[in-house]
Amino acid sequence: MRTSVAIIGAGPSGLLLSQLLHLQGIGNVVLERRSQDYVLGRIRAGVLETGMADLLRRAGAGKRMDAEGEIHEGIEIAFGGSCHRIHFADLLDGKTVMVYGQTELTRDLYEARAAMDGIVIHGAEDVAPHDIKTDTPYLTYTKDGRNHRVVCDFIIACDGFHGVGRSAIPPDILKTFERVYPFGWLGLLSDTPPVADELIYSYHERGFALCSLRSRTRSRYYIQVGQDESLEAWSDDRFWDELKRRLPQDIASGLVTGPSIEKSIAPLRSFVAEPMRHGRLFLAGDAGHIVPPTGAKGLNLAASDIQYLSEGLIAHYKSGDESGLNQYSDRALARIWKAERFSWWMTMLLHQFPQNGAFGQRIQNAELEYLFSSRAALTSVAENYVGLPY
Ligand code: RFL
Ligand code: PHB
Repeated sequence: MRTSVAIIGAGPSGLLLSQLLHLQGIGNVVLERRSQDYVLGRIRAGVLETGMADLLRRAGAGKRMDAEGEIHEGIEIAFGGSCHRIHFADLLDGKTVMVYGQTELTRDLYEARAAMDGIVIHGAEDVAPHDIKTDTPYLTYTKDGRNHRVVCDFIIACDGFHGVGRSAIPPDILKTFERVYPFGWLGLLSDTPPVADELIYSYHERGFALCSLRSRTRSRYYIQVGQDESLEAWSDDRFWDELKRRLPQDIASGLVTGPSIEKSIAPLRSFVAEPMRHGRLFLAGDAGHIVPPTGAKGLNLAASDIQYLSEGLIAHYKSGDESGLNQYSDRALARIWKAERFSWWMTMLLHQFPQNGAFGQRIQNAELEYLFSSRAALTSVAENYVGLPY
């Protein structure tokens, strides 16, 4: 098979890029290792910056988000027994975020791809990039026991943190930066009404907790757990009990519990790979970087990567202008490192770090008290949370 752009991975990065290129008449193929049902079964992000929401609309896949997503003007941070609001709209002249699940967003992108007869090949195994330093790179893969080859102009690795794309960049060129946090998040999804209208990030001596939501009838909650915690050790009852203990009393007493429809543990990690281009191979989204979810930035960074990369590819095909592709890695990384900083900072602020001792805890308390005593500090958090400009 011959195409212009071969994309590895049908997560939000891959599908969004595929759709944006197709709308400009640029041929592309997406190769995905898993089935569509598997991809749509993963429960992940919930908060979209305006830039991501706009990009989804531009991709022709924003209709349901606009109908069903919720605009949020702020978040709550709980500490010392009560909730404290960060009102973005007030601090930042009306700026807001959109609460809409990644699962729904991915479903909308799949539907948009199908409506345009976009090519998404599922069950593609052993995907491997070749000749990325030449003008004629290609991908090989197997499906149903048969070998296939996709000849193309560019290969885009949108294959997430555990993908194959990044390892095609030689180790003497690829630099990686990593921090693994000594805990994970145990997440639970339930068909229960959310405990509050806005997200609540809770700093508590028993550990961090987050109350999020997908709709007025579906809630998403997380609690900080040990790095090696096993899922089996957490019955729904134990989860609800622990969550209540980590929330201010008035919030906990209003919590509606119910059976989980999904429960999983995610490790927390910061990771950046540089550069994000080698020859005709480009990295985008989680393939190039990971943030801990505390700042709600992972999916949103994937969106800015795809914005820069689609601009570069469109300019290449429309006018032979290479500058966007040449600047892609530097441009993307400049925004990525700022989101890495913010996600690291939110994580350090809100989690328990027993190894940092009483001194560390006092510093966290001082930071929280300072934050809510200073409009300048609140504005800085709000500015990062709603998303820095592209
Ligand atoms: P994905 O979504 O991981 O998709 C990669 C796709 O590539 C496929 N793949 C391969 N295909 C072919 N061959 C191979 N060898 C392949 N290897 C992998 C995979 O099957 C998959 O389909 O990466 P993408 O598209 O870059 O998207 C990134 C986002 O998914 C991620 O950043 C966010 O989910 C992060 N995240 C959040 N981001 C936000 O912006 N706001 C949030 O509120 C937010 N909350 C979260 C999150 C991530 C979480 N977890 C579970 C890590 C909350 C959690 C708990
Ligand atoms: C979510 O709803 O899954 C979610 C929201 C905010 C975060 C992380 C996850 O910071």
